[in-house]
Amino acid sequence: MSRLAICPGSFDPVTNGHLDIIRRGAKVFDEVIVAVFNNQSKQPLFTVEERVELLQKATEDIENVSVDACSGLLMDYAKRKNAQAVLRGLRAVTDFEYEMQITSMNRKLNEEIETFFMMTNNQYSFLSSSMIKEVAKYDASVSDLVPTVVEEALRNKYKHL
Ligand code: COD
Repeated sequence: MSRLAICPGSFDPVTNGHLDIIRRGAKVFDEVIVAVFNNQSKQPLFTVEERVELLQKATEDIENVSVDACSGLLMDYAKRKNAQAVLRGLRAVTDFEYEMQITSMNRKLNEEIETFFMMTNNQYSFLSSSMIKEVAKYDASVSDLVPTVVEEALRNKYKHL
């Protein structure tokens, strides 16, 4: 049986930390769908369509990864896609509490779908989309932290603000 994992997130925008999790996940699962949601507690800089396009470009060399725009509940989406797993990244202890809460809620919604966590690569352990936006806003270089397409998109976004 083919093993499908959903890798959900806001990806506002995708960073090298996200990409590392997606790449490593794609080696473990037969197929990975990166699912782009609007996280209600965050005010996004990029629209869902923009985030999907950036992710598609950043993952175009990974054969078994696709990207989708999503709304509603993650577990409903995962069931519709017949996924076996949800794939998440973990950076620090601070991530743990949040991940524990959403994983427990998701398990209540559907206990058939397992959540798998991958530890961040040390070099990206400090990296977050919000930090990238903060730094890029003041025109500092983020070139080794995000894919080139994202760097360009950030430059265009802040130029227009
Ligand atoms: N290294 C490794 N992993 C990282 C790094 C890094 N540097 N940065 C981020 N990650 C991981 C995160 O831990 C996460 O697993 C993933 O990458 C995506 O990160 P974000 O920040 O883009 O995504 P979130 O946390 O905003 O995503 C939240 C969801 C959209 C998944 C959540 O809001 C959701 O499930 N929404 C749908 C509604 C729903 O089903 N709600 C019920 C559950 S509460």
